[in-house]
Amino acid sequence: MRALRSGEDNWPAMKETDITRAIVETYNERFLAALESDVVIVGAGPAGLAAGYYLAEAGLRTVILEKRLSTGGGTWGGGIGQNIIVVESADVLEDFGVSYEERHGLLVAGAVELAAALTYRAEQAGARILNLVQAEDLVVKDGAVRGVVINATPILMAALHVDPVCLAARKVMDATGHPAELVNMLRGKLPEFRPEGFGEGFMDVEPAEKGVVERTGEVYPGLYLAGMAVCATYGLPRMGPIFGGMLESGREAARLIREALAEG
Ligand code: 48F
Repeated sequence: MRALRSGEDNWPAMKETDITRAIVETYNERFLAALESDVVIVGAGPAGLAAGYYLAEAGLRTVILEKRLSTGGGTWGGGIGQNIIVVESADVLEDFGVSYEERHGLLVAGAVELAAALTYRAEQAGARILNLVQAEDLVVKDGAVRGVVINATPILMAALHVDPVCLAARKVMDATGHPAELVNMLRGKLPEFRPEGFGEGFMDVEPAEKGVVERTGEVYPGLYLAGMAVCATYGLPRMGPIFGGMLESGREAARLIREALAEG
């Protein structure tokens, strides 16, 4: 491919509409490829991005939806806006090539570096991230979640009366963080779906970090939980600005989905 350099006299004749065509064609090719995938992850926070990376690495067709413009969820601001995150183990940080140092028996890393690395590695592994896309409902058939109903965030923000479209997936993941949005969609429509202990508890870091990984998994046929959505669903405590549990939970959710899909 020829690089274009300013000052050369061999610039091609560029048409403004070629730029439009390049964007619209590429996006829609990618969007069509995302229509039927192995896994749709809703939420590109640390848990969703980590899960997306490990799933895509394993060769699964993985789509990550993010309603905001930027990925990374609650990573960027570290704690109280000081952009440092804390984790317990180097394991997952090393998978993402994030540098860290030890402090007070814990590991610290740059929040911006982590958010960027998670995003970059997930996409490089083959996960397709669609930002500005919001899950507003689920497709549930024969007692299992089969896909998500999506709309463009600006349409929802403007409260316009515009119908959504659907993405189908063999497995769907609620990685929406504190609001556990997909779980709430199910609760709203299925009176029989009542996970025990609903609602996030007070801050208590040790049981929260342990519990979020232990309770990661399938909450309803076809619907998996990762990250803070786990705590919000099962009444576990919150943990504050420590991110080891989020990353481990994402990795665990990916492991469980890989296992389930391998079983057929
Ligand atoms: O909130 P978020 O970072 O969740 P997480 O991955 O990590 C939690 C930590 O950031 C922190 C914590 C632990 O240390 O307490 O809060 O569990 O990322 C969730 C992402 O999901 C997006 C949301 O914008 C955010 O980026 N999201 C939420 N609802 C939807 C959504 C939706 N309906 N559709 C698409 N994206």
